[in-house]
Amino acid sequence: VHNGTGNTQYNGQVTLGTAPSYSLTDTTRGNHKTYNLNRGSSGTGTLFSGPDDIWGDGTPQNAETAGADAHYGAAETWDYYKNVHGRTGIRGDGVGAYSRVHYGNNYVNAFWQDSCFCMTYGDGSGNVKPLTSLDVAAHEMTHGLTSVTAKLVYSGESGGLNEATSDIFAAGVEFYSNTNQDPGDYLVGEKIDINGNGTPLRYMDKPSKDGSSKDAWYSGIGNVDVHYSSGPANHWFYLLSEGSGAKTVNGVNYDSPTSDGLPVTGIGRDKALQIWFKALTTKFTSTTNYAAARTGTLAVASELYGATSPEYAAVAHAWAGINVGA
Ligand code: ASN
Ligand code: ZN
Repeated sequence: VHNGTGNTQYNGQVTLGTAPSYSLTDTTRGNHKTYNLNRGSSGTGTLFSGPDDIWGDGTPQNAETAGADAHYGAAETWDYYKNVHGRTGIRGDGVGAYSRVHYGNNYVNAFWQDSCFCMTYGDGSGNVKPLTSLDVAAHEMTHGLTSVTAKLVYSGESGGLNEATSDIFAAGVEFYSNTNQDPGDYLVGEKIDINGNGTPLRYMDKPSKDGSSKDAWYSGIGNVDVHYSSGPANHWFYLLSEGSGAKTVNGVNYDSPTSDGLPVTGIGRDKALQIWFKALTTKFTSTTNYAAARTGTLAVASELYGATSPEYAAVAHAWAGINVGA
């Protein structure tokens, strides 16, 4: 077992799983590998390798830095699913995926592909804001999990639930990792400055704060982009975890409304994550919509805590708070 040192852009100095003399091959996590595309857009480029076991210098000018961030994000996501949900690897088979960084030129996105079972990161605007933050890495890797479990179709309401699943577990991973440089929060992409003004990509307490996402379900929500129809499910997860109203968590202020004006009492993030994970892996199917997600999570809450439990009631109240069921 080799442990290298990563000098990351977003998480400070971290320990990385590496292979002898040396490469970004995480032998303790299914041999997950991280490759350098060097601004190409196909193939795997080159595996990050070098004579020392120190990776990056914390700046985007050093090509290894994005590799270190991506490798760390994959490792934390692996550890989260293994230690919190008992799932070893995306497929649950102990086998790692792989990451590719430095995709294209000024490319402002990151993505998962089922075809390669891999995730890919652009370097962002000016090639100095790589999309390799921990929450983005967890978001992309979770697309792989959804693909091999519920298989939620990536359009309409199921597409919104697919996107929300990636945001929900991105928050789960960030709170699990909870470093000083990147404490857990209910924001998505707050480190990558994608808007250029320091605001995050998405807000889970009140999704409409991004100007496009929806706070509550309505009959036409299946017609909006999946990154906006995810809003109500992200909002449901926040309400279930923390409850409605104003609250500060890890120094971030939130203020979560409900669509029916009724209060929701949260049950804590850990239980909310367990409920969503079990629903995703045992109840949801490719065509699950918002109404079916409500039914599925209520069934899971009943199995885990009982139909007369406060947890079951909170799940129902949180769905009512985004205009589903009631
Ligand atoms: N980064 C985006 C996402 O994972 C890429 C896409 O639109 N699928 O949602
Ligand atoms: Zn996504």
